[in-house]
Amino acid sequence: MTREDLLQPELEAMSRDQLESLQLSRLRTVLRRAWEGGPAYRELYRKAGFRPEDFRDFGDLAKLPGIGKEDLRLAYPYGFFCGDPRELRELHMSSGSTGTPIAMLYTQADLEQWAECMARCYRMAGCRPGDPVQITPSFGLFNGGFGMYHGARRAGLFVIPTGAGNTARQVRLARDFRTRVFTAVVSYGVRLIEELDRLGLDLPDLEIGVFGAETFPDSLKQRISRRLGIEAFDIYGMTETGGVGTLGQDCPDHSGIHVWEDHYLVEIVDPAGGGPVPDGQPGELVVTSLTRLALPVIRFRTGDLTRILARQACACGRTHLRLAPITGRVDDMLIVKGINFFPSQVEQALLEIPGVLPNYQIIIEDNQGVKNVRINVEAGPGVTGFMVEKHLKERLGFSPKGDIFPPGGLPRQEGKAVRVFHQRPDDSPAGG
Ligand code: DLL
Repeated sequence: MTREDLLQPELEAMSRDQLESLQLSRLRTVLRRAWEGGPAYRELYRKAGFRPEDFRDFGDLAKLPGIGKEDLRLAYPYGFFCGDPRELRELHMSSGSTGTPIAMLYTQADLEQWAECMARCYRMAGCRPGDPVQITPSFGLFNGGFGMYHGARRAGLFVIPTGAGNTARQVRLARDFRTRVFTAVVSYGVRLIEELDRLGLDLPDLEIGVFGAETFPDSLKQRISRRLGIEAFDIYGMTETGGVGTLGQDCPDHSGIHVWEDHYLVEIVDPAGGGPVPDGQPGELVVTSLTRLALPVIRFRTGDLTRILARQACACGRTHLRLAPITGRVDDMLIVKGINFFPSQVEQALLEIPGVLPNYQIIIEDNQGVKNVRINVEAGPGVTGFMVEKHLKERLGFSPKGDIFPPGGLPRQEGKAVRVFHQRPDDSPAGG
């Protein structure tokens, strides 16, 4: 690994001291901007009795009131916007589960910041100018398609903007235009493999896969890499931080997700109390954007669960800290018969069973307050319900019943996969 492998070595490999002093000065700037230009921030800080000049160094961070998804929803559409509306150039949105969306606004500089983060991710995955990149997340209010597009343009790649769906055509284009880089929502990687198996085809020119938007357990990463003959990367970002790639990705060392720390300050807190959690311990990720203008987030409670793996320089030469792959969301946790578990733990356990495919449903049945869980999964011949139940009992401590479906037997969604269904026992089977 040499400095030439980094898009911006002067920023990506800067010393920790330099990085921290850059963060501190950017933090002061963003606080002033929020106070002077953003009505919702000013109101929040007034109520908390906080003024930007009260902020001296990282030790004062805990005094800064944070915001959550609910604050952003309540302030829809422009509450946290800081600046002049005539400077706006793009809008993205996350739909969420409740009706009101969260809007993310971009100035020209914000679009450039996004493209820079995303282009660093492409370069980190080994992409070179002129590489054909197939962008399969959808183009629209979802940030996935456009973010990967803006970054690919910045990195000088040859863009094939297929967007979501029509997998047979995706395969055809990948073969005809010799796609080297495939970008997708994690579960779409699985869908691509099914289609290749159905057609009895390979993608001989494919070398790099950039996957994200959903948890990406190592076992699935290995399965996808092996079948497609690629190196797979885990890319991270969210609407509120400015979209895909803004928070970073793993490097060829695959030792955690490098966070672009010159653009974002991250903390890990205890999801219940909100207090700081030491490095290495799991908790909720809190993010402050240091360089975004239209809608900076300051101490945003992401709801994502992870931990800080390392702050020292990586074998790849980058100095930006590394996070463990996201294991799930605070609000994803399920409690059945007193046992707490996350869908990602079910996924991880299922994939340890030979012949089981990465398509499953977790059905929570609620019978007048008594909860029961069923797990349906697709599997090849030879996998029995008993085998699945026994393995889940070993790994999760309880044995959910469920059905085994043949490959392709469970419904698919465009975009992020829906895994958890809540139903009463007399409802029809979840998802059809
Ligand atoms: O999912 C951005 C994205 C698009 C990332 C394409 C990667 C690829 P949202 O729709 O706002 O944005 O959803 C953000 O998705 O808070 C996480 O819970 C989850 N998420 C995103 N990336 C990962 C990942 C996009 N690499 C929410 N691993 C986040 C696990 C992820 N979860």
